[in-house]
Amino acid sequence: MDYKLLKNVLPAPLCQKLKSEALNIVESIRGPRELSIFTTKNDDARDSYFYNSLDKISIFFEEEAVSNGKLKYSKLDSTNKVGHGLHLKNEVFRNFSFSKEAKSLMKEFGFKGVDIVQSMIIFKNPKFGGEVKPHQDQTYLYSYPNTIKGLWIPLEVSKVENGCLWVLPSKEEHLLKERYMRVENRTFVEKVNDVSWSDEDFIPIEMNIGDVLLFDGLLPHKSFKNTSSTSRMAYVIHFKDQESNYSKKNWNYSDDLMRVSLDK
Ligand SMILES: O=C(O)CCC(=O)C(=O)O
Repeated sequence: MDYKLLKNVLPAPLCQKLKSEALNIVESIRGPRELSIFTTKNDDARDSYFYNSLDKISIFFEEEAVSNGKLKYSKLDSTNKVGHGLHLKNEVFRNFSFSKEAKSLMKEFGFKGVDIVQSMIIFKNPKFGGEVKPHQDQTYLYSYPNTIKGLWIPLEVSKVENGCLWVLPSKEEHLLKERYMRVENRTFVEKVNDVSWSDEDFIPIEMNIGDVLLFDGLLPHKSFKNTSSTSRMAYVIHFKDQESNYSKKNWNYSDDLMRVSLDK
């Protein structure tokens, strides 16, 4: 399965609960002394705060919202994302990982059990919620064989105008373009296959609250900058089949991933 859009599968109160908790987190979190920016323009620009975030609740800001080390706008308006261990460290998001709703979505892939490898809230704020460059998640979260999957859950209506997700459908399985690796605290990108993606072939996935996009780790996807006045918050969980391996060269390798059994 390349991707599958499920309409109206999550109850609105559940999505509202996740959104309220996301807002609580931003309000209460203490950012690092040196504000950490997240942009997909330059993978080499990640800092140690980013690399240590795999099992924490860490906050990353928009490039455009930081000037001389200070936020230009409110903390909420300036936030790019929070991650990457919400499923481990926040009660509401942790409980969601084991909920019947989440399990039934994860079961769509036919796995008997999954390991959650990361979770994040992407804010995509009005006016300057940043662009996400075309990429495949298997580039950053390499499993072998590839079983990486994503659940993309809108916590607000997601339309072309406010920077919805765009995906590149294909009849054949996509090849992995590149791998992002971390070896002895050095990170680098290695080309894997000579593939190119044409911007015109991406299609927008507009979603309402309650919808969920399931997608494969090889599916190229991207989103544009949000130039509208409406935010586009989403919760995203990435996981892999327990039967596959997670590369030690991944930036967020851990041998203590959250295991979710799906056979009951
Ligand atoms: O939400 C977005 O705009 C991008 C999300 C994404 O790239 C991902 O979840 O892998």
